[in-house]
Amino acid sequence: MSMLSFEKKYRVRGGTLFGGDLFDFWVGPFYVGVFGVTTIFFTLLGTAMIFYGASLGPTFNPWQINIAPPDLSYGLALAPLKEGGIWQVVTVCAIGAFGSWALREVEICRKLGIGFHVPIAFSVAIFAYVTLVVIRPVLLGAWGHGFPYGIFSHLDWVSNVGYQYLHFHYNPAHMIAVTFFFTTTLALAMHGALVLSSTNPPKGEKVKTPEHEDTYFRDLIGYSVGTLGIHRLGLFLALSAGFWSAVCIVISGPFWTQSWPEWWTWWLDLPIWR
Ligand code: UQ2
Repeated sequence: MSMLSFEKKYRVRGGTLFGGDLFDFWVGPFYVGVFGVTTIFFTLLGTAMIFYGASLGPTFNPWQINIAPPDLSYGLALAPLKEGGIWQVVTVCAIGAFGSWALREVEICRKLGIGFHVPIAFSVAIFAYVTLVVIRPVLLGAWGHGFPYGIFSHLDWVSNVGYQYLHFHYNPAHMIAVTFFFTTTLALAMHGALVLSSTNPPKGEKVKTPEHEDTYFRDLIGYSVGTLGIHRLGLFLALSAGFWSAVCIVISGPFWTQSWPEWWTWWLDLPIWR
């Protein structure tokens, strides 16, 4: 039995965004909803298309399966299934499934009367994916600029696109994104360590309070961001990492076509050096 006794009281009707009472029920521990049904539909169809694409390829080795986007010559048109059309269907299914999942999260938030922080956070991840496979390809004029679906093949794509700009680490938005990723791990490590240090004492010792946590950091650096604040900070850092990742790739090509090291010549070109 996965349902705790108190959960039943929060299982209320309503709060749906679409379809009224349609599918407004639970299956075991899972809320269904219209968007649960559409999530399952897109997931099954997308997964089936990936298996179909794999069956056309040279291997079923999970590391080597590759579902490639259409050739650049197809531009922004629909391609035949075996010429990148599978990639296009999979992309529609992925966006349909991710979007449905986000809307199902919204409906659950509404039922519970809690904030929309989780679906908003997930939406930033969806935004980063959509930037890679829709926004940037559209700005560049061809679906062939999307990344291929495959474990190794997408790594090759990242490496190749990076080298296309000579040295991607000179991309200023990439620098900001990496800094946010690292700071996110720092903040989560600090928070996880601090909470465990005060709430998981050796046998026989008392669990400590949030005041102990505040005091630790005040003693150490003269400042505590607070128990609510650390979660606000963590959300901000993580969303910023995803946001700047999307920015760093969408400006590469559509808004900057030279090498990224070249971008920094604005510094040498400043009039103050003359
Ligand atoms: C904190 C606090 C927590 C925490 C952490 C801190 C009691 C349980 C980790 C300390 C965090 C600080 C000082 C901010 C660090 C800033 C960056 C950018 C990493 O004070 O309140 O709650 O978990």
